[in-house]
Amino acid sequence: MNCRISNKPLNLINDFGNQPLGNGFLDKQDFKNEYFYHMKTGFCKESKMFQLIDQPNMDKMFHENYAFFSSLSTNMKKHFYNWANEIMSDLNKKKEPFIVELGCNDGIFLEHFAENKINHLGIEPSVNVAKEAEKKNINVTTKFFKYDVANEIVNDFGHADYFISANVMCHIPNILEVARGIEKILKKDGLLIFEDPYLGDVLKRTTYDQIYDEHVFLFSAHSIKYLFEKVGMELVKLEPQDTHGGSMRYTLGKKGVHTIDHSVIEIIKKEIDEGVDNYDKMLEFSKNVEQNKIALVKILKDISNKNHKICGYAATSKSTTILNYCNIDENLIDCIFDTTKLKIGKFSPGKHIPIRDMKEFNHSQYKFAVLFAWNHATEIFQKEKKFSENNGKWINFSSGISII
Ligand code: DWN
Repeated sequence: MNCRISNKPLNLINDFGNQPLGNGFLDKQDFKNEYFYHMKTGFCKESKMFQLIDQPNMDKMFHENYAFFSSLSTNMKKHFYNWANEIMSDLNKKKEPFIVELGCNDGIFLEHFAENKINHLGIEPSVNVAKEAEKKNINVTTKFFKYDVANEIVNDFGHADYFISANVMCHIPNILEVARGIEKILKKDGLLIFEDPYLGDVLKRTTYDQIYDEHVFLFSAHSIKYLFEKVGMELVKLEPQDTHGGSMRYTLGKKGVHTIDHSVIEIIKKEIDEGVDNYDKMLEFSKNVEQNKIALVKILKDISNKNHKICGYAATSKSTTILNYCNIDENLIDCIFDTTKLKIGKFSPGKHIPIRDMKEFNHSQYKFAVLFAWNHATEIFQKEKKFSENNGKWINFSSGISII
């Protein structure tokens, strides 16, 4: 397999073995037909892009039963509210403002534009979440975004001031075609702003659970620079974010139009200093992943051997990688509590751990909970004070393994 951007050969980083779909929560009768693929990651020395070597087909992952709804996290709601206000204050100065969001999910971001009657379009191929967005009066198309869809949008709505995307671009294998489409849609001084989990943070914290079928790429400033230069665009600004355990917000514009912020030079230099552009660093990460696996399994076995029952907190997509790579099943983790209606009553992908309603978490007798949504730790610790007050312990595996 060659790099999806440069077409040069990929260098192997991790081999996670057979993995199911990250969001493939399933009923008992579907166990025997469950889909698995071989999950390996690779690094391209030319484009500096960290990527999956193989990825399942898009329609296996994103469909009318997609199990992730952005608005379930209150902190993420605040994050998108603040970001929307920042952009609206600029859009309000424009003559015919128009904003496009790729992967608008249930409308957590665009609802603010709909409320303020600002011309907008959400692109969301997962029909069930798109319906939630439509309930908020958001204008949505359920097509997969491609170059010809970009042409249709320009014909129907005109060019855009902003093209926004959050936690979506890293899901798209034909990213080069998408980048061409974005360049086509933007006005001359238009801006592409998107954020995704940042490779630098994944390497630093060994948060390898950010790697699963949906995340075909883990981006860095280097790889984004390389990718968008191919379509005549350049990095204008870089802003690290706390969301999802460390993300980067990339702002890009057409080449030569915008003043380049100092953050671009600073972060590119930091990546070189820290090896984020370097294959040796990826091999070091691969070793850290193996050690993290050994340490997590040991801790769970030690707790279990003392006859304590362990549950999981939040059936995240990320948890699928942890459970399957570490071979953790019901013998170690009894059940996982979650708030998503579509997941409750089903079983976790691959390891078939039962998913229970989060409403039961506080009445349950568990004294140990594996924090699968470690990226929402602040919000969760705030609302689950009772668990800690009752001597409950969180097992957190991001940034080394700790019991809190
Ligand atoms: O990129 C993606 C990110 C943004 O969202 C997608 N590919 C899929 C999804 O990944 P994830 O499932 O790892 O996301 P989260 O936001 O870390 O976790 C969401 C899951 O956690 C949901 O099933 C709901 C659950 N949850 C919960 O039960 N209680 C989450 C929170 C914050 C909670 O308090």
